[in-house]
Formats: sequence, structure tokens, C-alpha cells
Amino acid sequence: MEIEFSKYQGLGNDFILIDNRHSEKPLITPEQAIEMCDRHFGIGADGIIFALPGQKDTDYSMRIFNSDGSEPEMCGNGIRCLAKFIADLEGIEEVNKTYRIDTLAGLISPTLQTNGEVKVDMGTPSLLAQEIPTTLVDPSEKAINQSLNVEDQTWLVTCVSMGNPHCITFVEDSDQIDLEKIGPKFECHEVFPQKTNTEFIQMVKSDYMKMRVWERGAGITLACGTGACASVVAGVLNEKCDRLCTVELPGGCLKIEWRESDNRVLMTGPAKRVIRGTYFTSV
Ligand code: ZDP
Repeated sequence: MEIEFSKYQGLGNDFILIDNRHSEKPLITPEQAIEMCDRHFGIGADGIIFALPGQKDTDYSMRIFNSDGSEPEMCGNGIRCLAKFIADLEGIEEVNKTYRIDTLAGLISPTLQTNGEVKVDMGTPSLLAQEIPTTLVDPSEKAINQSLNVEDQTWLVTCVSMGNPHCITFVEDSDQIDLEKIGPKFECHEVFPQKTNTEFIQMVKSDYMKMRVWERGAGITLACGTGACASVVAGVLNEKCDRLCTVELPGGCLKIEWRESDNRVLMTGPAKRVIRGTYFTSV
């Protein structure tokens, strides 16, 4: 089978985008997603995103598969790429255009800005243990600065859902973390029934943090938008950072604001088209 695709990246978090506007069902299967995301046997990407028809009050719907074929609820870098992809499909050059996108985490609204960046209203964070989900504390409690044992070490963690689960821990030096070794242990820890994304944060100033991430279903990536949002929320809850904070990731910086007036999280960052082509599936 031949599949038309585009590839976009946001801070080096790269995605295959599929024009799925004429069908409610993703045009490719999770097995094909695994193959297409493979960096040696396929196109190479952290995930694959579908632009599907909108629902009642929305322009489009987004679905995403991780590179291991699992399906997360949301994707921050991915939705910036999706906004650019849709504008390219529609031939829209107009700036300050806002799209209303349905996701498994609810309505998310990206806006194309004059400087080429995309600003996304990521909605409100969820903090209750049952919403993350985590069994680290009682279901109706928040997991803020709680001890978690991983690899014979005690970590102080804060759990935040941006539609998908995040476990944030503040460290002295994020470069010293052996992500490859410790990441999977957090991801599959028994206190996270839906697994988790994990962010290791080093505070530089109250409005600047450095982040390294181990993503659920994707491993080490150069950036994670939902993770950057969750980390600023965790930073504010632990009185370590301002509500307006720059997050430096291996792939570059995101500007995050956790707005006090309405509790919503805003994320601003780049997204860029890199390839358009035809893929020949073998599965
Ligand atoms: O929750 C998950 O399983 C994540 N791997 C989804 C992808 C998140 C992403 N890195 C982001 O930018 O939010 C794309």
C-alpha cells in the first residue's frame, strides 16, 4: 500500500502527519505506525499524527500513535505541527488563525503567530491522583513533592496530567541523569497504571528551567510539549518557578504560562515542515 505523508518537527520532536480529513478512522494501523516511525527501516519519527474531520464545534480532530504503536491522549509539540500541517493543506497564509481541535484530552486551540511560531491553549492541568492516574497517594489527593522509590533511590515527585500523565522530579543537575537506565523504571512503575512520561528538571532561575524527558511509548526525545507544561505547573506548585517560565529542552526552548486568572496553560514554540513523500508499507 502507498501512503502520502508529510513530516514536521517541533524542537526536534518529529512527527509523520497524515491527511485523514476524509475518514473518521486513521488510515494506517498501529503496526504500520511502528514500521513508519522506525529510524532505519522506515521514515523515522517519534510519533504519527492524523488530521481527522472535526466534531460538532471543532475544525478538526487529532489522533496520535507513539513510535511503539500505543495511543496517547495528547501531544503538545505534535499539535503545533498539526496546526502548521492543516494551514499548509488549506493553503492558508493568514496569521493569528486559531483552530479548534478535538483530542482525546478535550478541546485544544493552537494559534498560528506572525513570527511563525504556534501558541497553544493547552487547557487546564489535572492534579488529583485518580486523574493522573497514580496510586502514589489517595485517589482524591494531589501528589505534590511525594517520595517515590525507583532503583533503590528515593525521588521527590509531583504528578500532573495535561491529558496525558507526567511525573516531574527536580534535580541538581539534569545532565547527570542516566535517562536510558532510569526512564523505563519510572515509565512502568507500579504506581502508574497507565504508565507515565517523566521529566527531570533543573531550575536555573525562577523563570528558566532545563528539562530532560523520558516519554511513555517513545523513550528519549528532544522535546515534549505536554511535559514542559506539566513541569511548569509542578514548579509553581512546589514554589520553585514563576507562572511564566522558559523551558529549555535538548531541542530548544518553549515558553510556558500557567495563567492565574483561568487556570489554563499556554505553550508557545516553533513547528516546521521538513519532508513530503510517499511511503510504501510492508505490513
Ligand atoms: O503521553 C505519551 O504517551 C507521550 N509519549 C505522548 C507524546 C507527547 C509529546 N512529546 C508532547 O510534545 O507532548 C509529543
